[in-house]
Amino acid sequence: MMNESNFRSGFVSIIGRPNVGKSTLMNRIIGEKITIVSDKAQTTRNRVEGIHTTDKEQIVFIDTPGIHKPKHQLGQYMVQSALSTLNEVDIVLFMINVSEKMGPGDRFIMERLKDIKSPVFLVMNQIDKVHPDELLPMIEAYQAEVEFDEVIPVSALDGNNVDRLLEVISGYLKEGPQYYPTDQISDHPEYFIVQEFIREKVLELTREEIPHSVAVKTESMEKIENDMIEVQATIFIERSSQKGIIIGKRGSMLKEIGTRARKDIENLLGSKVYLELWVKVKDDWRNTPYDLGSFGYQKED
Ligand SMILES: Nc1nc2c(ncn2[C@@H]2O[C@H](COP(=O)(O)OP(=O)(O)OP(=O)(O)O)[C@@H](O)[C@H]2O)c(=O)[nH]1
Ligand SMILES: [Mg+2]
Repeated sequence: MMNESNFRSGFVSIIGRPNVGKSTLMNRIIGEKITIVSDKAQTTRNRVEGIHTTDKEQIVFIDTPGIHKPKHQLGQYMVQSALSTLNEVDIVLFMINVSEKMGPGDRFIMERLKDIKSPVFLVMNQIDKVHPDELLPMIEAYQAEVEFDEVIPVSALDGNNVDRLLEVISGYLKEGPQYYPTDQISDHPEYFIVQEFIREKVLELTREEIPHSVAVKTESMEKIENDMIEVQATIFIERSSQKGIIIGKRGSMLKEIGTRARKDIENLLGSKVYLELWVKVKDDWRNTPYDLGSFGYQKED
């Protein structure tokens, strides 16, 4: 059986409304934290590839920003980078949160799924939150909008049925090259993941407009004595009035952000980390093309 020894590969995009659990699924599949997760909508801002490799296949998953109605240029970039994956991948996973009703946001996305040539799966996430009986009418409602090639209920949080999802994806893969080396798990360099970890802690610890007003940039990562890596990063905010919140009383907030981020960074780098954080104001950066570009939110082409 010649065919069985041939390597298979493919690109799989995970798209959906904000906050449904796309990044959680990606981390679950890869088995390591490479993309950040929060309970706030619009956490993910760039495409992030997660690479799953076995001796028979390589699946490159693309975690994408939640598709929403953009209110500034950053939002436009986010939505564009999610939608642009649709015609570039071998399989599209459209993820919904089964504990929420189908809304105009889902319909907007499904409208775009109708023209896609590649297989499209409906991934029904967060099944840990509902009774199984609730799924069937929901499947019918979604199937009435788009003819999905597969429908797979999962819980990205507890991992339920994620193996099954992988099996089904495998069944659709075509013969293809190994795009990335076996031990590579993301297309983004460590400095990107580091700044994302810091942003995740800001999302965790702040509320309202702050999480969305923040961008983080890794300024340097350098090995210093005793196997210690020194990381310097800057947290950018949009208005000087936000500075007090990020720094906190006698620096308490900045310290907490640093303590939490350091743990994740140490895990990622496999080394002790000395983390130094700075806070700077960049007026209205979410609508300033130059700043967007310098933070890595740059439109392709
Ligand atoms: N109960 C439950 N919660 C989940 C599940 N999957 C994700 N979550 C939670 O849902 C929230 C959003 O998860 P994310 O993975 O950040 O969602 P996302 O779709 O990537 O969000 P954006 O990046 O903003 O588009 C987090 O609080 C997760 O812990 C699940 O299967 N069950
Ligand atoms: Mg996300």
